Amino acid sequence: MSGTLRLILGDQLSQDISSLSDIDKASDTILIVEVMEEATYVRHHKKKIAFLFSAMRHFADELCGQGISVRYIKLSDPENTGSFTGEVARAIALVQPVNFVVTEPGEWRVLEMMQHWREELQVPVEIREDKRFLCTASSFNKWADGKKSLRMEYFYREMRRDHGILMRGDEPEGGHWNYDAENRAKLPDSLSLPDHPIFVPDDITQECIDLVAARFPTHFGDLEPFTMPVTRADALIALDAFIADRLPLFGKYQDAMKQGEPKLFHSMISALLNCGLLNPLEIIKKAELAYHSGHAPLNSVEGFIRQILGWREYVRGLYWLKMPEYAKTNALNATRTLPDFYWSGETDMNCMRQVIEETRQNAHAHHIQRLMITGNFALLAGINPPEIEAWYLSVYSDAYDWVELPNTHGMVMFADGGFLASKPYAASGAYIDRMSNYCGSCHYKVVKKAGAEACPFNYLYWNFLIENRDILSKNQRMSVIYGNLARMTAARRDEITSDAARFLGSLKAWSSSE
Ligand code: FAD
Ligand code: DLZ
Ligand code: SF4
Repeated sequence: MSGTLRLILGDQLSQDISSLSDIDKASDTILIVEVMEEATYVRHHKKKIAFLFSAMRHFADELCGQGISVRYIKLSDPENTGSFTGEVARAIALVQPVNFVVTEPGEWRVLEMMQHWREELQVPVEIREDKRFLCTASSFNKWADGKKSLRMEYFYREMRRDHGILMRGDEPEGGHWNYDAENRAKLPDSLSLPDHPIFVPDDITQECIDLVAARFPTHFGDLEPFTMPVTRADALIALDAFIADRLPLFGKYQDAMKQGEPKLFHSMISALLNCGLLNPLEIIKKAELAYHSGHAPLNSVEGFIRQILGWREYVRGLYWLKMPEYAKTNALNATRTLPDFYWSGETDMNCMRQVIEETRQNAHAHHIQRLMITGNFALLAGINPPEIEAWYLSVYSDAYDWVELPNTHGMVMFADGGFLASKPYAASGAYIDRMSNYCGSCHYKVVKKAGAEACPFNYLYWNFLIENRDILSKNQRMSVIYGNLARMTAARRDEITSDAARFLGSLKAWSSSE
């Protein structure tokens, strides 16, 4: 028996991960495994699997290059047992380590699995804290303790203070904590859009693409063109290109949507950050420097930093504070089956079709597309939360339960009853028309409120308010809108409910056996 066996998961591809902190190159072994269980616990987008396998293989090569002993198990290995548990047990039998070390996972499901390892494995098991986050689970729990509501904005201010980000002494840079009011502009048609860097697949990536094509042919999504970075060096190139070319206008056009332009001024770093190729603090520091050097304005830099130092850390804290009960709530009693068009893209609603098609191509959609198009529709249509959550977890290359679940369950579906969001992000077609150019080429008419030609978001919005009146009308922030509903004639309300029933009744449900 000798050395420590150290497991690195697919979203732990960071040299400074806690499980490697005390590595002894002479005697330790690192274990990295491609397993069917992880690729299929939801049917991940093909591009997501190819991206992660390629990033894992490149990371293993990097470690080998440093003289570290790596046991890398490919999916095609005939001995592959197909699960983390099976592969850890197999490695222990073969390597005979004195102990086993792993950094805590990002998902409750995997943590439960690891807890069993303590009893099942023949060696001592150490599960270490994931120090890549700026707020530990215990600090978040301390912040949350005794609070009636946990608003992101207050958490974010504490994070700014604690980490000294965009601060002037005790005051926020520029005098305000939040510049969101400056960050809601519609894209002018004349604005030329920035290029995004493209990374050509090398032999390792091509092998992963071929593997996924052969082994996961029925999973959703296009494999090619594949242009994502898969190494730390390329991830840094992608980050620097964002800071140089897009950060200055990121804030202003953060909420804008444009047909055929899925990336706009967004950073496109979420998949890189969540799998460990980038580190949140290095990103925040680069953005802050761009402000101090005069390269990017405060509304952009603050808006960007808030996403990472605020939202990202906040949803992770909430996840570990509330799981596993969090996933089980269904505050609005939503039960409708996910419509088939979430997978096929076959719908006359142009906004939905565009976002689903871009999701199929890129395994990515930007935040407002996820929140106000596919998310808004799921909320208004009353989709059963676990079904829409599984969709988001499958289709995006950045999706892991710790970040996808609070965003979908809490922010989009209001299924937690308002723990994360103070009111539902529900909107009619007018919002989509204001923030995009989707409506101009839609089968439906956004200005029409009723009848077969009307934009479905228009009557579904009011129908949602009618159906959830008992729960939502008590919410202070909804009082104006419920006042408007109360002033509607009974005939108009009937028209809304019958339009909604007709439209919702016409949806083809998705069957999980398809
Ligand atoms: P940018 O717009 O450039 O933002 C910069 C970074 O901020 C992102 O890379 C991300 O790390 C962080 N960020 C921004 N918003 C959030 C947020 N709400 N929660 C956590 N981090 C945030 N993000 C994921 O990383 N994984 C997910 O599985 C995921 N699922 C989502 C599901 C729904 C229903 C919604 C509404 C949002 C979800 N998000 C998720 C948040 C957000 O949509 C993505 O982080 C963002 O679109 C990624 O693109 P980007 O890197 O260009 O982000
Ligand atoms: C998402 C994913 C996929 C598709 N495949 C693997 C894999 O084969 N091996 C692995 O270590 N990780 C994979 N992952 C990421 C894991 O699902 C993720 O590490 C856990 O869910 C914990 O967050
Ligand atoms: Fe979407 Fe309605 Fe606009 Fe069509 S009219 S693109 S359905 S918001």
